[in-house]
Amino acid sequence: MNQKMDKKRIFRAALETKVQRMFGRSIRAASKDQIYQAITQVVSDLVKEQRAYSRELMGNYDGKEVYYLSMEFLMGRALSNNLINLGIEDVVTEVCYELDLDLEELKEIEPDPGLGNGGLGRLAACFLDSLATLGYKATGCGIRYEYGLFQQKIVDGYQVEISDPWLENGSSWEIALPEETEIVKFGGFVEANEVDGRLVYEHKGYQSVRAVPYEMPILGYESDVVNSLRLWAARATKHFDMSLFGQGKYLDALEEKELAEVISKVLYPDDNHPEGKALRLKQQYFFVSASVQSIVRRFRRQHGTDFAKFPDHVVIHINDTHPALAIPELMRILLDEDGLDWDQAWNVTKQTFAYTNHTIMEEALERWPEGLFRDLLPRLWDIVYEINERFCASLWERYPGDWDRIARLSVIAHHEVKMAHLCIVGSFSVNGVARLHSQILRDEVFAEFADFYPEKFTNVTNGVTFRRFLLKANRGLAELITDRIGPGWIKHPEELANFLPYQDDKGTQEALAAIRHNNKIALAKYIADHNHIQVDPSSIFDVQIKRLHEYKRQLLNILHVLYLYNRLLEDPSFDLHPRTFIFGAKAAPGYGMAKLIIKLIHDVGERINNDPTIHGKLKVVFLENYRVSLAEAIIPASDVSEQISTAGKEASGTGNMKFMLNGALTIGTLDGANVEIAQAVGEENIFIFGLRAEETSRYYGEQNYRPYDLYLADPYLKQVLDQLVDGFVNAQKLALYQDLRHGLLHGWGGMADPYFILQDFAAYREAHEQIDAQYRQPDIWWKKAIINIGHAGYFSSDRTIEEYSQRIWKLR
Ligand code: 26W
Repeated sequence: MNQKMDKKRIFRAALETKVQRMFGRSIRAASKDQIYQAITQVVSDLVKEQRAYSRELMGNYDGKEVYYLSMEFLMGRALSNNLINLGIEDVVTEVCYELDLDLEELKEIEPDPGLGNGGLGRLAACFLDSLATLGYKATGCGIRYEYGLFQQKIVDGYQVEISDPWLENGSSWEIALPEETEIVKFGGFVEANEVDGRLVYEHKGYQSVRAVPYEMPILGYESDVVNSLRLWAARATKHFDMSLFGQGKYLDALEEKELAEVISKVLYPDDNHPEGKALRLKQQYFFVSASVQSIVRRFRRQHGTDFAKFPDHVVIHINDTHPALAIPELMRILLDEDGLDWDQAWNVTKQTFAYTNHTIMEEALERWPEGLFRDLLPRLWDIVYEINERFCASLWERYPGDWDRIARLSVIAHHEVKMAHLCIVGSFSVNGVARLHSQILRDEVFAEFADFYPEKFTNVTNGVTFRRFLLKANRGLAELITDRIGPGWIKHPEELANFLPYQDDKGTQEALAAIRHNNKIALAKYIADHNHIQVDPSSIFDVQIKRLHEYKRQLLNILHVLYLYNRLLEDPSFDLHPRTFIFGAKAAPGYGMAKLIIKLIHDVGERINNDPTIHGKLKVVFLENYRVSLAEAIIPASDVSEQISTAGKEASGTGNMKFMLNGALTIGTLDGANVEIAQAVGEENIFIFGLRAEETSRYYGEQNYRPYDLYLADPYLKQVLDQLVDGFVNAQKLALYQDLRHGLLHGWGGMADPYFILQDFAAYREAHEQIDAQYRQPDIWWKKAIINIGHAGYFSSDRTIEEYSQRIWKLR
């Protein structure tokens, strides 16, 4: 108690001093913004002290370190998380209270850094949290984008993209390390010279860019280990070219600087669809080259040049194919800078890398045109070419004469470099992110690779951090759980199973229902403030939040909403428990169909929300600018979690886990990690519907899917599809959804309705009827909610990270 009083006194004094020194004001005279900045600065000082202390402790650590290479880290806000991890949340809350400051309001001032698109980036952030919490030495390596993922505004139902200058007011959490700058070289040509009977390659005529690292300290929960997220910023090698400047060519001089710095300017907003742009390839090589150079530099400093030991100290993880160039880059350094021969260098390299695949969508697999690759990265091109020559030779030995197979597996084919193939060849481990996904990789997508390298293929099912998505996001529920089973679950997720015995306990059920209701009131207020729609906190909050993609089937959801509306209209006694359908989704700016579906959700919502005849029984809400901080507000207020992707398409999903952890019930297909969630909670505690992955796969193969027949046979389905174009949904623009509808019924040359919306419509409807019926029976509903929470332990990223650490990275 006294200790806490001390901490409060110290924190308060530190805050007062900080406000004075930063702004020359007292706390009472300072603005909210100034207070926010001062608090952040005080907390950031503590974080840095903790970091220094951890470095002291880890100073002579000689074990293995994992480097997690990722184009995306979707970290979310840091202030609240750092308060929790420093163990001073209550101290700061009380100090603020005493000073009449609203801490929750101050926390909202922090920009939510959107340095990622979706699942892949958020997974990387959860992994960093778990690595630090579990005490593993790890470094995240990525790009310090000046602009994160665009901010979404909705104008007349359409998405409009606004830039996200998250660094505009600086970031208090990062530490610039200009003395650790690396040089990255682009373009030019390679000259081979014989020196002492050996070919030596020299890269000439290149343009160089400086890579300056900024480190964000990553604290764990009740952990002494502080890790780093290292983000590289691109800077010109010279501020501007003085010779040009001297000749009066000011603009040319500035242009050169701009061209260098544009590399880390902005995150590509594509999810599951690569842009074959030179700038994107530059981004990839830029951060990968800087990262690998600094990793090797550190190794040399600690261990000299005995590179045979490199894999005992370093493991580099490749988050999807985006950082794949790290493989030839390590080869380049070992060959050209450290003088290893090919076999030595290749032995080291293939023991160093592990690769995770996050998607099987054909269009998402990265391929780079040979010409672009060769022009931009001439030395790496030679190395990749050689890797491939040797790989194809080994294939020939195993499958003599089987040219077709060799062509299919080749890293370079049809003048393109297949990045996934490079990753598989250059890594010792290849994993998918959920059991079903890994099985599809092994048996279908990469079946021939699995035949050649059976030992490489494995699964590690994704997980999420309970600190952010329960402890921080849903304080009430966290307290209830801790009250029943103690706080052990925060670091030992499997202990959530101790909550299961409370499933029939009335008191616990009611407490859970009350907590949910409060969270719903808070979300209803947010909706009233932002959308000017009144929603009833007693209605079922039915939520689909994720990137907008056809395979995720937001379209199925909104068509079903339209169906419910029709039922209410045709039959005023249609017995529906009031429902609020909530959507949140960004569409890639170039993805027309995704943007059209956003418009459709708004059009349907407009019609339903303004129809007094249905007495508010149905509401549709689209929450603009979905992002990590918004997820933290929505998930704890959700009753139903929509996880309805076309079976076989969603690699894992991680939102599904966050909802389950917070006691929402899932309506979902047997896709991705839903399969494992269903198995964990039991079929009675989840609403599973629709085609299975084997069935969609068979349809794709046999090409005998006839959605038009389904349309003719099901009057409800026919009605909603016709309403898209008959003025019911949008009376002004009859043509707006014509193409969308045509694609569902007839296709555009290719397959009609390739995501099986029509096929799954009836089953989806029935699953929703089950939800309606069961929500009316609170003892059943809340029991199921408790069962979901009790089985969520497996879906902690702590479990995931333990699996990577033991089975793949071999840490400690
Ligand atoms: C180059 C274009 C591009 C951009 C992003 C291709 C692919 C991606 C990502 C791999 C897409 C992504 O975020 N995938 C998601 O990864 C999550 C974490 O493993 C999974 O839970 C999701 O199912 C998967 O869609």
